[in-house]
Amino acid sequence: MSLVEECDVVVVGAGFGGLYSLYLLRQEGFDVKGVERGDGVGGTWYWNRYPGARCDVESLQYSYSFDPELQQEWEWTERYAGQPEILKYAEHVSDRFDLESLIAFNSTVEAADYDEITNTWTITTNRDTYRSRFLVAATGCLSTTNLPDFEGLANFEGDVYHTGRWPHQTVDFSGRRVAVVGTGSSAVQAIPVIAEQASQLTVFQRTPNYSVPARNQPLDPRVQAETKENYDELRHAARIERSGILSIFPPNEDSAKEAHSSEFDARMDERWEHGGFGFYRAYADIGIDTTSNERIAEYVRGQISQVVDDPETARLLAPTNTIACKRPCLDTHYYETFNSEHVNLVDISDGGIEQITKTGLRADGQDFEFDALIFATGFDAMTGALLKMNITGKGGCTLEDAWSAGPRTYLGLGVPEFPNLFTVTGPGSPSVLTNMILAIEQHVEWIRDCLVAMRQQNLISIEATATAADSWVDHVNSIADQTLYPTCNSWYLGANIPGKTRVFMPLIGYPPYAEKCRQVAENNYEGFRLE
Ligand code: N01
Repeated sequence: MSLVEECDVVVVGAGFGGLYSLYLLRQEGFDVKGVERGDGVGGTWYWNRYPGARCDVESLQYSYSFDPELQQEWEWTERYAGQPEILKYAEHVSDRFDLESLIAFNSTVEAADYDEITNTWTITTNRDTYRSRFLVAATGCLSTTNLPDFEGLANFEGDVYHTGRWPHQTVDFSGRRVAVVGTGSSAVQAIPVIAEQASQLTVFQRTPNYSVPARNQPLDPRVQAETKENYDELRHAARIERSGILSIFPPNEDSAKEAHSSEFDARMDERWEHGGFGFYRAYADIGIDTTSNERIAEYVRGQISQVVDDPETARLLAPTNTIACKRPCLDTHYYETFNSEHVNLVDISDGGIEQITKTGLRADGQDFEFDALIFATGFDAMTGALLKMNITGKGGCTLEDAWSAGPRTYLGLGVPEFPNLFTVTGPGSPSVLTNMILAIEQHVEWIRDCLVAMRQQNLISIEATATAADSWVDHVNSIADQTLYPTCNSWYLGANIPGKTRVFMPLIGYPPYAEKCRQVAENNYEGFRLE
């Protein structure tokens, strides 16, 4: 039986949220320990090592802002950083601030139980047990992979991969027959790179996705230098931008459906050529007006039909649902890849994957043979990692039961019946609808301020009230209901996981959210019960 390690705070996860939590809380004098299931830091960027993995927020923005020297010394090499570079950055941050010494690696939380008598959490991992006053879940929004229960999967004699749990050794697909199941962001990034190696690549598509070119390129040293000179202003500007992400295209109030066709085409062409998410900001009503949305969707379909040579493949690749209702994809030569002789697209929108066989899979009534199957089937987003920890709060209430009708948080930070538990970028906060690192910094700083305030006032527990959480969940959903987001089956709604309650999980709009958090703290944490 291992000893119980006592501390003030246990932080679960050593991705960007966990690293910053450890740094800030230690700086305030808290005895803080980290637990991490991987054997290194990096979180998402530790696990998602699939070929082509890259961040689709520009590297100069997808980075910490909290330390001016760190911000100045780190040199990014590309417009969008690839996974190896982001992982190196996370490792650099961990080394620079000596965070690794605080973290127990290869430690998976198996249970976390709150004791109402002592107001402490007992956190049991596969290795050690911890007892702490506070539990900070920095477990990430997209960290529990979704591998559907395909019939016969165990019988396949070749290699099986999931993009979100990619092996750490190099995988070489040269000369191999490879299948990719799924066409979300991960697949869209991986397919062109795997196609360069594989002798035959077959993509199984259930629903086509809209993708816009990233136009990745080496980062111009002058752009990097200018950004660094003005970093404070730029970070501030991002924090007051709705999505928390700056674009060279300023926001506008224009309507796509009102635009004259020559003006519309010129604006869309310019953004298509520039690449990146600025494309989706061409017109302000893309996310709220079906006619405008359809006009932009049609523009993308037109691009697909120009790029893809085979008309039937182009037709299958062209989505018909609302654009930007699911998380949009950015790519490098995704559609072009389907012009290669050895790359095939199989439409499985009717029957899905019927069965995995010893030598491949059966779909669309046909048997296919492969040496490797790659599942790019996504994640149990936003709640998956939290629920996996088997968290039990007051009165034996489990998080799973508390969230059976969907996640119920206040501000995405606190959960009724689960005192002294903080969720970093939890459901109900802007998280995945903004720049994750910006969202992480705001959350972790709020948690730090809260713990410092509690220490000053000799308080030992904080718990979101049921009333505050109920009205917050209503608020999150009422904002989403004013948009087109709820009109498709996205992981934002949990709709990608069979049986998961359909509820819109992230909050749309970063600046009012950050202001609300600030006011809550200023009003002595209104909506929380403090003791
Ligand atoms: O996962 P997804 P992802 N049979 O859920 C299909 C972030 N990310 O890993 O649409 C057959 O988007 C599914 O089909 P359908 C980003 O936020 C960021 O690609 O459900 N197919 C879909 O095509 C992103 O949104 C970066 O019909 C099945 C695919 O699998 C999020 O991660 C890079 C199936 C899953 O797509 C998730 O992206 C990569 C089944 N049973 C990812 N089940 C950055 O650059 C599912 N599918 C920052």
